[in-house]
Amino acid sequence: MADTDLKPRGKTRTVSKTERPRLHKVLLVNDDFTPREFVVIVLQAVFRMDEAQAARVMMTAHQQGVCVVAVFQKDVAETKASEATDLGREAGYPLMFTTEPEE
Ligand code: NFA
Repeated sequence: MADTDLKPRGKTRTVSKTERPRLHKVLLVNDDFTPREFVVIVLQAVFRMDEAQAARVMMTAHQQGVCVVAVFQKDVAETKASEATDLGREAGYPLMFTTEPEE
């Protein structure tokens, strides 16, 4: 068959870089009701932090309103945020974790 296809050539050819999937932040949102110790336990259980790390993240959210907990691929971030939020809800607290894409 004749070579009649119209692929871009030379200077018009696309140069593809390898793209990594965009990371998503998990955010801990402060509230007035969830006990501090409970937040620390959830952070340790879901995000595999030690107690000191978890206490620092909890206190940052407590004082600033919100704190970045960790970054993951989108699906992992969403699953962990849901798991952590569910632990609060099951215990009767309004604890909330959200996600957003990194810049
Ligand atoms: N602000 C909550 C309290 O004083 C503690 C808390 C911290 C809740 C971070 C949610 C997130 N009991």
